[in-house]
Amino acid sequence: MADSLYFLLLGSNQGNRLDQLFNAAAKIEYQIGQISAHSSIYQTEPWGNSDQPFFLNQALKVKSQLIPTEALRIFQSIELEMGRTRLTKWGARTIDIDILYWDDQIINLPKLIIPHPQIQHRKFTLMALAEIAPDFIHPILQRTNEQLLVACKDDLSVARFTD
Ligand code: PH2
Ligand code: MG
Ligand code: MG
Repeated sequence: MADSLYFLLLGSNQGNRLDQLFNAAAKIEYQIGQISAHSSIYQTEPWGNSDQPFFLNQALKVKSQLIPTEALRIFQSIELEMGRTRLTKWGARTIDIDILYWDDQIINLPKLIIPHPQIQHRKFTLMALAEIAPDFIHPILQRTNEQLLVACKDDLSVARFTD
């Protein structure tokens, strides 16, 4: 079977955020497939629930033969292994691994929606995505990531993170 392409977003706002992004990427490379591109790391203001620390976010492009339900199961096991607890919706977490796109496919399952339904509303996602895939076309909205970024009204802060 040919490789398919995943775009993922990593997020962390609890514990050693930078270490956790690196550890998650290493586990993804080992358990999911080759990481063929990664964005810069961004320090981002919390979206949705502002009463929590700033996040570090990073987008990855990963080649894999796994189907999304298999990949999701692995992402959830990595999140658990890395100490993630799901206490509140949009609350602080050691690591969050979200599937943004899976090729140009559209998936609507109760626990897995692809493309990720919030992409177009979140500058922290679009800045990282547009850095590694500016011309990739959102299969439902039929706009490139770059176009979605330009049109995005989210004004929470997103800044390249330099340690
Ligand atoms: N993730 C959320 C909710 N809010 N805000 C930022 N800046 N970055 C995130 O990764 C994030 C968020 C839910 O997963
Ligand atoms: Mg998320
Ligand atoms: Mg998630």
